[in-house]
Amino acid sequence: MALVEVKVPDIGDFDEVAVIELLVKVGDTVKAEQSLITVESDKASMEIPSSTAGVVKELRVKLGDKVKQGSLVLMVEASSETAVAAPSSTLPLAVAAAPLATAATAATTAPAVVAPAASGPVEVHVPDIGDFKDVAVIEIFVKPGDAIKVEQSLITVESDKAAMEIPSSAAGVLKELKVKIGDKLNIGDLLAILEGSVAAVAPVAAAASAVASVAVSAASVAPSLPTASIAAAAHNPGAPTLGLPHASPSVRKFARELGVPLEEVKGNGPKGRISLDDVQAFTKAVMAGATQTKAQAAKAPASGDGAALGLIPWPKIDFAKFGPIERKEMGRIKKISGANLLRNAIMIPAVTNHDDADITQLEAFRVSTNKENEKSGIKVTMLAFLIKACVAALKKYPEFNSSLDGDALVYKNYWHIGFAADTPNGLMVPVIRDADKKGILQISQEMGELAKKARDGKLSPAEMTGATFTISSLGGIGGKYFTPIINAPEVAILGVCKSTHEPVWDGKQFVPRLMLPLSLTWDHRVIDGAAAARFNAYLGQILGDFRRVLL
Ligand code: CAO
Repeated sequence: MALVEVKVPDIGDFDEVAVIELLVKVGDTVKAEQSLITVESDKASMEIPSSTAGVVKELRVKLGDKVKQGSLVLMVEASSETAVAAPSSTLPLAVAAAPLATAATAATTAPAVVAPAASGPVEVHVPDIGDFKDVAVIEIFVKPGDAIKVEQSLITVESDKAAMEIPSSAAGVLKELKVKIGDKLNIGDLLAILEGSVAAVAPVAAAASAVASVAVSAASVAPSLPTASIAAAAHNPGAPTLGLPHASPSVRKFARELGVPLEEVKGNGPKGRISLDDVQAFTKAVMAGATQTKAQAAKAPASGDGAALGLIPWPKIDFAKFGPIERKEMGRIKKISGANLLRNAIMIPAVTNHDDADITQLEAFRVSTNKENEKSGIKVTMLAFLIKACVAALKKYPEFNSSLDGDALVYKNYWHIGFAADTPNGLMVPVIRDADKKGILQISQEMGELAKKARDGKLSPAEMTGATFTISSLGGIGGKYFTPIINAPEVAILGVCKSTHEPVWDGKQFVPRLMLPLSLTWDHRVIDGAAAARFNAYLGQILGDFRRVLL
């Protein structure tokens, strides 16, 4: 079996186009016309097909290489049943050369495609795009009111082999756009109406530019395309790509099939090019809930419509029917925290254990400490003791200081404790970093500063991230118990309510003790009920007698 060289066919006078994708590898069996690599100029990306069928024996290009007509792409061991295709004669789409050649000629002469220059309305039509039929509009770069320059790209159309930008044949202000995403276009279709044309219509340049893009793409399946037919199109300087995501036609097609918004995918290829892997990684992240598309985020308001969960729609009630109302948009922080709380409430199998801690001695100590430190200006709070006590419990029960990562648990060897702060703008959670290394006075002082910053809306993102466990204290306000929602990706949260004096049986009699209500919510995927009960019991012991921390 013969080894056959597969070379880059005639791709017009596009010199030195970069290889941006390798679509096959050594050992692959390829069919004639199967795409082997994707190359890209600044206006078009195109897939280069194999001129023969067989098994890939050697790849002669790598990503980033610059290739042109005649460059060796790979060596194929031709399969016995397939005749080696002569690069310029046997491929079926060599036929494309004829219409394209005609197109180029037509472009120079055919005013029917492009309306002549005028000061009134000017129609912009699809120029000759070779024998590509019914190409879909996949991007629109302009909108009514935009000032359009000659040759400025108006839309991108795409066949299954190439994406191409269609430029304007005239300058002026866009009055009407006659196409929308998804429309199928052919030569001569009306694209747009411009008004107040400020420059002469440039039928040759514009039409040729589009022909060029298509010709190049056609070249991928029509190796014998005459260079002459695209000569005018080889350079189309200055036409902006206007935010077009940097991806090859096959990647675009793949993304569209999956419903992936390509403009939201981060490209990791050269110059931010989006590869198939990038689209797959994005899809996986969305499926795992690690990221959201903009459409999903917009669809997930704090109230949630529940459609994604198959729930019946949220009741829509005209409250004004029952009495006077006033509608106020929720603030940014409430919207953000609402969406987070909703996700955490739905996704975490959370259980809450309630318990009481006897803080009679601790409160007496706190009050006397504050008296002694009156002049320092630092007020020691119960929350500071709670933070310290929680660190001790987290160290004893490390899974409470962990996070779920797929099927693994990430244990954190640092103890950053978040505390919920009620602010005029909504709930915020500043973080005391390395609480294990700090004393009660320092924690109290930092908490006071962070709580003030939170109320003033001055917390930095760094001051609100990295918590390993959170405490939500309503102790200064009231209440008995509540069920706090876990601050994902943490796995537990402690809710604290107002301490009250209660009669406690000491074995002989009821004595008045100051009891602090604790509510521990935990993620049942990570923590079991027994562990939660032990955590609460240990926390209670420490709060009852802080000397236990030393044991
Ligand atoms: N039991 C009884 N009294 C308590 C108490 C408790 N558990 N915790 C605090 N107190 C007392 C304090 O001692 C203080 O009394 P004095 O003024 O007489 O000294 C008073 O209540 C006010 O305390 P505080 O709430 O201002 O201070 P703090 O350190 O306890 O809390 C902070 C600070 C930022 C947590 C608090 O201001 C706050 O925002 N709490 C609300 C948190 C919240 O909204 N959680 C719900 C989240 S879920 O929606």
